[in-house]
Amino acid sequence: MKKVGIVMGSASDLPVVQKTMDALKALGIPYEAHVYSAHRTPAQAAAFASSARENGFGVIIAAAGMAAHLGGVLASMTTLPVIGIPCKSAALDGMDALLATVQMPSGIPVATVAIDGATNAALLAAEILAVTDGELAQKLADKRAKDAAAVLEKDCALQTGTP
Ligand code: RP5
Repeated sequence: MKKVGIVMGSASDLPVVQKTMDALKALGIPYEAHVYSAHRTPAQAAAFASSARENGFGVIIAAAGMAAHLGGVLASMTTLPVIGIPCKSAALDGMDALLATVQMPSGIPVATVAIDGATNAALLAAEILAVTDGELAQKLADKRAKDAAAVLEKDCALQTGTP
C-alpha cells in the first residue's frame, strides 16, 4: 500500500496531527510524519514533496496554522493529492489558516478539511488510497457501519430514558 506523508509546520501542531496518525493507524495505513516548515525549512519541505511520489507516498497531508502556506507550497512540488489541515491558533481562531489553505489560486489544488479537522484528513487520505485498494475500501465501509450503529445505540438509549 502507498504511504501517507504527513507534514506539519511546527511541533506545536502535533496535538492536532496526533489525531490524524491515530486514525491512519486504526485503518492499518502506513504513514511517515515530519516537521517541515514552508518558511523556516523551505529546502527540506521542498525536497520531501518533490521526491514523495518516488518514495512510495500516495497522498500528502499538510497541517499548519496562521499564514498557512505549507499545503500550497507542498502541492506546487508534486502532483500527488495534498490535503490541508488548517490549525487553530490564538489570534484568529484558525480563520487565518483556513482561508490561506482553502483559497488556493487555480492550478494548484489543496483539498482542505475543517479547522483542526485532523481525523477527516486521515479519512480523506484513506478514501483516496482506497480508490485502488478494495480491502481498504471495505475497512472504511465497516467503520461507517460501526459509527452509524453507535449513533443508533445513543438514540435507542434516549428513547428508553437510559442515556
Ligand atoms: C505555523 O505557525 C505552524 O504550522 C504553527 O501552526 C504556527 C506556529 O508555529 P510555532 O511558532 O508554534 O512554531 O508555521
